Amino acid sequence: MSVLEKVTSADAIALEDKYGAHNYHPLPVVLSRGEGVYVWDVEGKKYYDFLSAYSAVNQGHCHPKIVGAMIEQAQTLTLTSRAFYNDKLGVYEEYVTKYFGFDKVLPMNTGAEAVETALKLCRKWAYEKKGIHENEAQIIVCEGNFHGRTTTIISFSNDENARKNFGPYTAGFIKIPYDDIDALERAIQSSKNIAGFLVEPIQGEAGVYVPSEGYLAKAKSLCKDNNVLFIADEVQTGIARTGKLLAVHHENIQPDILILGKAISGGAYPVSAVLANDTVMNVIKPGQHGSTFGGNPVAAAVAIAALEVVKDENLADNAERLGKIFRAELAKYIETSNVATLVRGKGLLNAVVINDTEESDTAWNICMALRDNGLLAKPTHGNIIRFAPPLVMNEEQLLDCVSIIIKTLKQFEK
Ligand code: IF1
Repeated sequence: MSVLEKVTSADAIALEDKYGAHNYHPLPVVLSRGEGVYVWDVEGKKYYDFLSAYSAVNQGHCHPKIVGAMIEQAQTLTLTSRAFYNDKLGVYEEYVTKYFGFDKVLPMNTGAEAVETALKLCRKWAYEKKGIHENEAQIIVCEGNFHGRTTTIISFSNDENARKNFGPYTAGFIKIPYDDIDALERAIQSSKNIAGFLVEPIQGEAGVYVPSEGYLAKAKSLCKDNNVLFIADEVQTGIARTGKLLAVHHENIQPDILILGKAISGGAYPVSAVLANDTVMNVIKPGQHGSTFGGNPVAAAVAIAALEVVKDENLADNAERLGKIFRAELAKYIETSNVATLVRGKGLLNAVVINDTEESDTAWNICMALRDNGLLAKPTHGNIIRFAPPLVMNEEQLLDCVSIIIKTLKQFEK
């Protein structure tokens, strides 16, 4: 079959099943087009996208400004490697560092690569600046974390599915409960070898857990007092998703190392970034870290356009405003519901908890019914449904979506 031939949904699913590794269990819907907050399947049915490619498509599908920048750059120069300079990277580096308020950026491609980069940077800083003895640095992480899929990252996951039978694992991590400031204080004080604290400002994969107010600010100040790097993984929460440019801005703090991915390109291209100030970033010297594609001119052009869209279209304020409406409307419904028990989140990163066990298929069945009703969302941890539409949504569309969600939940009331 030629790739140019039109496939049906059934064909496309059968092909993936036969020729692709079975590392995912997708909702059975085959998408072939996207625009703004909408996607269309191969049969032409239109849906609201409430996943946004796991918060990569915050600027909406196929944003013309981002796609335009990508096409223009792709027709000019795609890749030089970092063996030579290119005329776009420096421009992007200045733009992105000023945008987020850091001295320097280290460009990578995927979120997991950026997390790996941050961990390496933190360790090197610990040995060369903090004076920890070689190979003894410890990095504190949180239970329920999701930071990606590399061997080191899954070494400190407690999701058995992500971790089991991929050992031996990387040493040097201490796991503490999330949103527990005393546990962080004890861990920091337990040893002289603590180099950093890696944290998601909201735990996405764990089911959109928003920590108590003040947790991140207190964590940052504990780190500062003890010369420990505060490393924020904003791959999912960053770029306006939670109603501020960064989720840490809700507590007015600046991390020592900031990790970005996903929406830094508007989902058009794999772009990730690690930002830090000179005292940290300058421990990396030529030849010590890198990537063939990191900082390529297409990535640079796309990321500038994607970040401009976030400002030009006030996406953070829009997410903040619509998120409040979303949670208020759903909370009102949930008061009288025996199917949904709770709505939580920040900005347009929200989740509804379904009144059933993690092993049940109720949340999955609700997502299937949502699909039939024209809205795409995906369960996490069996009984939680994450709702994260593109941030370019307007209020009328959001209210339309709320009514689809409530109508669908009603089909499952007992
Ligand atoms: C998959 C979840 C989202 C992330 C944070 C790093 C990465 C991610 C905080 C790695 C990636 C993804 C990847 C995805 C599912 C997904 C996800 F369900 F696991 F939690 F977004 F909601 N840090 N998150 O959330 O970035 O290497 O993937 O670019 O399919 O594994 P990546």
